[in-house]
Amino acid sequence: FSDGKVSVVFVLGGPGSGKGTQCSRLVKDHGFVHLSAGDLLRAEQSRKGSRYGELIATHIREGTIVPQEVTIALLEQAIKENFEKGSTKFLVDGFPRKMDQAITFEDSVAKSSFTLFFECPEATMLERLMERGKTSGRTDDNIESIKKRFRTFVDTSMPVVEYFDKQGKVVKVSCNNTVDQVYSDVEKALKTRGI
Ligand code: UP5
Ligand code: MG
Repeated sequence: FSDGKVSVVFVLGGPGSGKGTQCSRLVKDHGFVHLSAGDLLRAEQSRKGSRYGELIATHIREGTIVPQEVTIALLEQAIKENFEKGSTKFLVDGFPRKMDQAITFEDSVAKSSFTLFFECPEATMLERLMERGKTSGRTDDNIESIKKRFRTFVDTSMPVVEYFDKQGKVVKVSCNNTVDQVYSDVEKALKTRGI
């Protein structure tokens, strides 16, 4: 996809910052295809016959990053399938969250147009994730895993945001507001990028 046939927007932000929630709304109003790296990994984990089930399960529970080969292959496949059906605009949610992924994806799959980044205090994210954990069934929505996810986000994923920020390719939105208000801020921010 190196010749600009697809446009890719990365959506980053801490665990529970609202990436998935906001992406769903953008799909409805702006015709994006939403690809959540976490959702793709969870689907692969529960796919019968997957070679990576256990590896993915461990990384998700421990809040660490699954090796890039696995995640990039899943994303590339999903982009390809949707492209063949005529889609060209993609929100890639929760990826790249490590420098090696950012570089490999942009070199071998597609360059990102920009990154939509949700700024969010940890206290807010913690409250949301603990609440969601009552019903989500996610193996990482518990206090031990959440703490590890926060740590990985700060140590491993923030450098990716800084890397794109230095290139002038990060659009920041505060997540600490109602879903509707955040969405209105997202739309305003995207307008500055011609969307
Ligand atoms: N909520 C949302 N917005 C709200 C608002 N404005 N006000 C009040 N409540 C709000 O939202 C979280 C919860 O908050 C929901 O209950 C929602 O209703 C409420 P959501 O939209 O789900 O937030 P999101 O940022 O998507 O949170 P998520 O938990 O999905 O973020 P993570 O980044 O932690 O999870 P992800 O699925 O991306 O990754 C999980 C794991 O997969 C990682 O920890 C890692 O182990 C692995 N992974 C990789 O290894 N590599 C990758 O590339 C990607 C993932
Ligand atoms: Mg999500």
